[in-house]
Amino acid sequence: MKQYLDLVQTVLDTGTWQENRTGIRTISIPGAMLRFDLQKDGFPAITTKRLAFKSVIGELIGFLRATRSAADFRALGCKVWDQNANENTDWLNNPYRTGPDDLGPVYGVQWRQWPAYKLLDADQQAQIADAQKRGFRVVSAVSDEGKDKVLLYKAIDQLRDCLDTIIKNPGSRRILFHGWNCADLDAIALPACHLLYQFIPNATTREISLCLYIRSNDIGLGTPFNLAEAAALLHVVGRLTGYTPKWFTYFIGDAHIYENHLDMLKEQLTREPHPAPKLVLSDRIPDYAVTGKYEPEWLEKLEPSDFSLENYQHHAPLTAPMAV
Ligand code: THF
Repeated sequence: MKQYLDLVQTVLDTGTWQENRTGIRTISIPGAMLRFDLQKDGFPAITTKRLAFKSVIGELIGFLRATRSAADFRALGCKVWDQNANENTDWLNNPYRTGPDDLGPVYGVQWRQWPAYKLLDADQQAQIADAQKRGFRVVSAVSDEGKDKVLLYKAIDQLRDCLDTIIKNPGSRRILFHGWNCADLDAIALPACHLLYQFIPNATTREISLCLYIRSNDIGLGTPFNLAEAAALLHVVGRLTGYTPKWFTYFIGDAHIYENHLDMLKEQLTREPHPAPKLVLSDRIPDYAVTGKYEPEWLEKLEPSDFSLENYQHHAPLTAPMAV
């Protein structure tokens, strides 16, 4: 994956040193993009060190199951949430934290159960009926600034809605899900870094592409993880909707390298990337293109063993501490 090394080099050449919440300085650039043709370039797994693929897939499955506990991530083979759950002092003192391993409504909760509320005028029957038709239920009658209102609630499954739209209306340019829930930022271990996923199907070629926006990306540890995870998600979405993955475009806002990752990354710059591996999804996962049967409930049924990398060649493992 040459593009990763180019990004590392660009940050080293043009970045500036910044202070941040973790106390470990970063060298950073404002804005970067990586783009992969998944058919020509293969699966975007880092090859200049070993990718913790099992951990990546465990995290993805945890997100698909709306997990909010580091213990659940561990049970899926992913330990990378432990520190955010149990070592970040701001979070440890947060009244919303329910106990050890709790992360609050992180990614998966927003992807699959975005908490949505509507406060409607009690006399607006048509609006209330429309909301109920869309799955909102009345939670209570309230009085707000002297007016009678009705409070309605729904947990929105944004990802499921994306799949439904890919099936029903693939020309839509609104097939996206968002992790940045402003109303929950105070009640969460870590506000979403990878936050906007947009699927772009092409009904003619039956190919599907993904644009991902990441507000802040730790190039040493986060980027290899987030690249592989989003590409794996695109493969799953393609399988369940009958599209072949094509372009994967990865936009970064603050692209940074932590000071204590410099040795790891400089070592990687001396290594020649290997050819990319191939992601293999198990035959258990139904291929809509073959069955013609839409089975989105597979988003919840996936297991770590449904994902494997074929021909994954990589250089010697390297790692570095995560800034908390
Ligand atoms: N915090 C910071 N500072 N960087 C991040 O990239 C990051 N995330 C998630 C939330 N907080 C973050 C957590 N994701 C590793 C990988 C992904 C992480 C956090 C840590 C990590 O340490 N990887 C090691 C070992 C992995 C393993 O063996 O399981 C590695 O060498 O890859 C970005 O989403």
